[in-house]
Amino acid sequence: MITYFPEVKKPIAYEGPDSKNPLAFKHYNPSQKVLGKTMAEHLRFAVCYWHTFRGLGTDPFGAPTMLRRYSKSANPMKAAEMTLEAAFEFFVKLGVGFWCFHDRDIAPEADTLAETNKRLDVMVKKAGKLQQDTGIKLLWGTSNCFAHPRFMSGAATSPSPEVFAYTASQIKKAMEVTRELGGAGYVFWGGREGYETLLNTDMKRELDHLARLLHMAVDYKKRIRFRGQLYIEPKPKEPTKHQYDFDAAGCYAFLQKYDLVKHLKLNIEANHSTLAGHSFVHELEFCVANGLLGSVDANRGDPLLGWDTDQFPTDIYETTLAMYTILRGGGFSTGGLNFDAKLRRQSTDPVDLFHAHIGGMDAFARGLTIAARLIKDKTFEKHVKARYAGWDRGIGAKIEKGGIGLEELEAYTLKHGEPTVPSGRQEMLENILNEYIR
Ligand code: XLS
Ligand code: CA
Ligand code: CA
Repeated sequence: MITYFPEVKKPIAYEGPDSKNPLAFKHYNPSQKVLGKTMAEHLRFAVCYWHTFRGLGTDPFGAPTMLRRYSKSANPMKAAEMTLEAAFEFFVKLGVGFWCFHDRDIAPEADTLAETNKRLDVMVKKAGKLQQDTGIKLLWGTSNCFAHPRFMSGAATSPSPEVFAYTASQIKKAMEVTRELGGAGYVFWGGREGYETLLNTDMKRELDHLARLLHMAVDYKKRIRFRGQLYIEPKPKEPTKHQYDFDAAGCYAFLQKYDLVKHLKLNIEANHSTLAGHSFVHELEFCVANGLLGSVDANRGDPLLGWDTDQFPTDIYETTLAMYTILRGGGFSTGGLNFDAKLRRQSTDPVDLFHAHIGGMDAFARGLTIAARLIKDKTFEKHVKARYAGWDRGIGAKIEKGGIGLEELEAYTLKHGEPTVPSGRQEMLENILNEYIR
């Protein structure tokens, strides 16, 4: 049997924090219990197909730098088959439970939609068999409605109804294959659902069309009895100047306006959060506060670069805050942590893919254990509770309950005089957090 990752002879094992082996986990111990669940159950790691197996180090200025045996064949279906075999070898050796893909990642597009769908069927059959043989599951599927030139002006928001129809057909098929592979979810990321200039754009109409497509998908999901969770993935820009699914709050307003909120949750990507001018944890917290948290694309941006660099997560501070919010939100049910991240252009060897994922998994395992300690000790919970304690009694409780208005509050204020506000203690809390992160 061919092996595409001969450098990694056996599955990556947990060796503990003192290990110096670059091909071992130092913190991610899948069976270790944290707050009653194993690390594997909490974190639900997934590998993404697009960057990991189809990304070959290109950038706008340069050709591929990563030569992979599995992508080398003049026959595109042969290359697709070898890539799929390599992917499952990688999943097993890395020890993740899940993968994610776009339709076009696993099967190359042909000249007609019918032929493209046939190719996809061939590859889905093979993927199903590999899933069965290995026990690896599909976290979510999605469709690539942004790369082909037909989507240059958007997909569901294209000015062309023919493109809308093509998009609908592609999504129909992608949902079918996601169901066939037992996907726990299906993601809508509006690749080019936005605009470059308002001079040629009917924004209201485009938003209506986007909602129309999502309603069609919700209906079709029911028709085919697909039980996975639908997600929408916010991103403020890139490739378009402005994307309609800008951030979690923008998506929430859109979903509410079009009566879609009960059908979709959010897939929050760390790098998209920072592109939107938020922190990753802000977007997660917004989701938790509004019952929207679905899944996470675990990566990071570079604070000195203004684009979607999709780097592997390594910052323990970030993973701690993220896991603290995710745990308080009840953790993942259908979702998980998908490494939507790519190697840097100069990390050219297949083994670099292992280093990258091991680092990301260890960073989140550390985040998880630190966050669990913060939760157990109620470290911040006590401070927050005390800070808002005024709302549990007296005038605070009356306001929250409703039924009093401006006049009563004026009378209250006139009687009680100038209010006092206690210190927020931010620096002390930050110091405490650092003590936990050590
Ligand atoms: C691109 C997005 C994309 C989605 C899936 O920036 O992150 O990869 O996650 O279409
Ligand atoms: Ca993503
Ligand atoms: Ca991204």
